[in-house]
Amino acid sequence: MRLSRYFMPILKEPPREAEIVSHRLMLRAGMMRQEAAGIYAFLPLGLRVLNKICAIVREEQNRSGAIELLMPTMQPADLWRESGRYDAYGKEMLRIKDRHERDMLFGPTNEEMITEIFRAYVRSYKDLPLNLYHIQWKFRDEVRPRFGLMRGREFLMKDAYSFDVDQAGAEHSYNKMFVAYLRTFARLGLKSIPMRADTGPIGGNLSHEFIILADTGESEVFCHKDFLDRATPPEDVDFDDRAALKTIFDTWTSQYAATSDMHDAAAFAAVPADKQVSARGIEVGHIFYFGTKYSEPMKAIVATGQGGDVPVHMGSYGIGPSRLVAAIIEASHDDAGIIWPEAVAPFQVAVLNLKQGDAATGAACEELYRGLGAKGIDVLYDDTDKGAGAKFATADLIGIPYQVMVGPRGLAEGKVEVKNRKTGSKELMSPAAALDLLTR
Ligand code: 5CA
Repeated sequence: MRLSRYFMPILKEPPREAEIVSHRLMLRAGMMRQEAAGIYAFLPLGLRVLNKICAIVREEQNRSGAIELLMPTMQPADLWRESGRYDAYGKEMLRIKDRHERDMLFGPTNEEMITEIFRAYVRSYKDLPLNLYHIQWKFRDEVRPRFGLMRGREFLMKDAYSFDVDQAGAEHSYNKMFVAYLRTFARLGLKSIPMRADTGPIGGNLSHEFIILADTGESEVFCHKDFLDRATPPEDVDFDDRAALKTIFDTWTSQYAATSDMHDAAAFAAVPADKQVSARGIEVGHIFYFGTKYSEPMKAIVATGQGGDVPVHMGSYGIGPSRLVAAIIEASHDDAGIIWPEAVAPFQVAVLNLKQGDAATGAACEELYRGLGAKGIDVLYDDTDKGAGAKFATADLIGIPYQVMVGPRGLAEGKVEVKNRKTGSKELMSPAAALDLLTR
């Protein structure tokens, strides 16, 4: 992408309304724009990051055996009357009447709709287990939308729903998501800690929130320090191996970790003092097992194969990709701007022409831009007529992992400079060597 032809409206002044660093940096970097309280347009740079996050989320959901579909944002109120949540959900639900005066709502979550889809087609244990997910916009009329994408009113959610014939099956389904979540967040460059949590309006009595530690987090959390050094389950983990997944689940839940809602001060006091972490955290995912809470009233019934019918056992599993954009920035930035982990960076490499209009730097930049692009690297080529200082500042602000600086002086000696945004290290090398390094 040539910056001169891109749409990336960088703000010079730090925006006043933003209270936390991720919100500030996203506005400054031209990643998003507020359209109403808690409602944002994703601008091109922000959308690139969101799409990369969703791609990783999808890969790990698919790997675990979950199947993608897409449900609508609008839902008929009657579905929610069946489960009893239409009245219970309260003011967070945006209620709308269509032209025929039918009660509709903008979905805050999809348990009812997926149960309706399930019951229309599935009758037998033979079709189970099943896990269906989608990535779709949600609306919750939060009392206090704040911190940009962190607590929005309209936000993106990956929500998965599992169906099993009995509780043992449902626990295995829960463990699959538990392991998929550990892998997903690790791939996003985050250390996530599963914590026992309150189930709120989703219901059930087993749930874990996946929390990343950050000073600006909304939740108060308590955990054992060893969580921060645990190894992520490997890529080839066998999701059908019940015992193996149970072992991972048991290991990851054997030590103390809870949000303030579920905090047990006495149990926490038993953690050795030098291992106690009391901090703030951001909830990036939340998984629930709620048994037959929806299947019973909504009559999602399956044959057990042993001469009976039972309401299906269900769980639901959420990740907030739009919140993750902000959470990753909270976890990875410095005074100059964002430091994207390579896996989600909007562009992997920035090529900076330090003297626009100079024939030699122009030719070298073009060659690098084409060479990197030909190898499948996402490159942002700063070919604007800004000065070198402004180009450095922009590249640092938007957090591209590698910057290749092409200036007339270096080029006269056959060299360009490659900077690593995270470490700050800089190295002079030939354009060919830079190409080689960055496509390795
Ligand atoms: N149905 C269940 C699981 S699919 C559910 O709705 N769970 S939830 O309420 O915990 O939300 C799932 C995830 O969505 C959260 O972990 C969080 O990452 C994200 N999320 C929830 N509310 C917001 C919000 N207001 N703004 C941004 N992300 C949010």
